[in-house]
Amino acid sequence: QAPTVAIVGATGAVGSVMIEIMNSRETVPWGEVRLIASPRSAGKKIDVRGVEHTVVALSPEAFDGVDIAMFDVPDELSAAWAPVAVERGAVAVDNSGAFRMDPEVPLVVPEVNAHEVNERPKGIIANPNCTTLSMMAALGELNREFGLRELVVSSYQAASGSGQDAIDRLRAEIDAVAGKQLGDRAGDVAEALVAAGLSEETPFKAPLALNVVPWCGSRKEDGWTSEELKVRNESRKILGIPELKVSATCVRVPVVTTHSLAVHATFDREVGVSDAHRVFERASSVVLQDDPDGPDFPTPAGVVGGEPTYVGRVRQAVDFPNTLDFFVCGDNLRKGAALNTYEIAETLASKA
Ligand code: 11C
Repeated sequence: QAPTVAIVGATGAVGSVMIEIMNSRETVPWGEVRLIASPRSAGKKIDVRGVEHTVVALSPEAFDGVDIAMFDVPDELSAAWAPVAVERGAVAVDNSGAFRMDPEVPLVVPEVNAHEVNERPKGIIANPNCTTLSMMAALGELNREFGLRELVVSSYQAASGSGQDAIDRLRAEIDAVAGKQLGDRAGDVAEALVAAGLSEETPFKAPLALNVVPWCGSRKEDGWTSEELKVRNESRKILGIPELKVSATCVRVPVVTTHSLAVHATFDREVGVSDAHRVFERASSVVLQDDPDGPDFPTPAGVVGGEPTYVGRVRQAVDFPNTLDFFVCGDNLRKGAALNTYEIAETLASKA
């Protein structure tokens, strides 16, 4: 019998993209699709593959008969409700940070470690953070071929990684500075935001319009942010290299959707640009845009809405023969969140 799948958080930003993904698939392996959300959204009607579905309220009974429950809700809701879904007989695929580093919960990117979906003593599978995910398909391929040893990463993260409020704030800031001659005097952007009536409370810690902000996530020990530590810890776990050396600097940029990363990756042996191109070209979920003469390279505005990981600016580091530098872009709401979660669920369905 075809499995029943549930989307928990079906009316949220990531849940809505998940429904879009389901609608765009030629075929789906599901029998029933159940949409679950907060009691406030219950009763809402949403079309899935041409059939009207009514959103049901989150409750233990909502999971009865569900085989796979995909969670796109905040950490605390996942922590409370994923175990309930499991108790009711479902496998929970969770996009929050609640279980990612639990040794009994696999952290899966299907291109890299699909086999781990069956090693789930808690009945839960975690989906990585969107920043880590944006480079994983590319790094997984390179690691398989050349053996990854060290990773130094700078991120250029879009506002939508931080949720709908952050998108709204960036749009309001852009409106506040549009058409003004700003940006050549310290403080003038901040003043323009205040003059436009925007609150000094911002999800970005500093003005984001006409700016870049070296801060994503929350404060952690020794000056690191939560995002930077997630990139380190999650990369090690997904790639299965517990001793991988990783250092990340995470930066927010005035882009609505699609994270970018400048990656400096060191391997066990010398790797040239043509070696890397060959690996990327045969990777089905990686699109290589790397023609310096074009010039052709990925940018968030050029690839947003796409499913693959886009890679360009591949260079062999001049002073480090075992090291490649390259630039990656990935839609943080698609492969970075909804798509990877959905692909984990598809992988489960294909192995059932
Ligand atoms: C951001 N990557 O861009 C983050 C948000 O651990 O799932 C994702 C938080 C998480 O702000």
